[in-house]
Amino acid sequence: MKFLVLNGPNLNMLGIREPEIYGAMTYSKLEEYIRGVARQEEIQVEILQSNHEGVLVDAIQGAYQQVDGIIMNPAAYTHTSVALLDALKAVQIPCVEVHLSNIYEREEFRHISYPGMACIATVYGMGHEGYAKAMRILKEYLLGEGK
Ligand code: CA2
Repeated sequence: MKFLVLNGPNLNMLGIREPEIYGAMTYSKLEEYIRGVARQEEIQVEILQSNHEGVLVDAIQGAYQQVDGIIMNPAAYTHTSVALLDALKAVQIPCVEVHLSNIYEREEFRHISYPGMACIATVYGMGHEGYAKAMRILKEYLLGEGK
């Protein structure tokens, strides 16, 4: 089973500012954590962080027929990007959306997720552990689909 993990803009700044919202873990530690969980779960994982919407769209398109599932934290593009929504719909790869913070307890503009409309589940408010939960949800879903 192979997953693509996508992280959106500014997540490379994790651990540097706003630890009270996003936690103290740096981005490189987050990647290490994701790789560790993937190893335990026997999932092959490719991880990409980008500050550019088009790069994320290209990565979703490039995943077509290459991966079994996508885990995505679209960061600020969550609340703006119909392009990411359309890309997920185009490739039809099961996706789980992750947010470190509880977006529903924050500003109203964070309550809408466009890419989330094409996801099988959204995990939020669990910090970095949300990525582990997302991977397990996606794995269970795919096993149920006979993958
Ligand atoms: O809670 C999440 O994971 C978010 O996707 C994070 C995004 C935010 O725009 C979403 O509403 C919720 C922001 C990521 C920016 O990360 C930073 C990390 C450190 C310092 C500043 C920003």
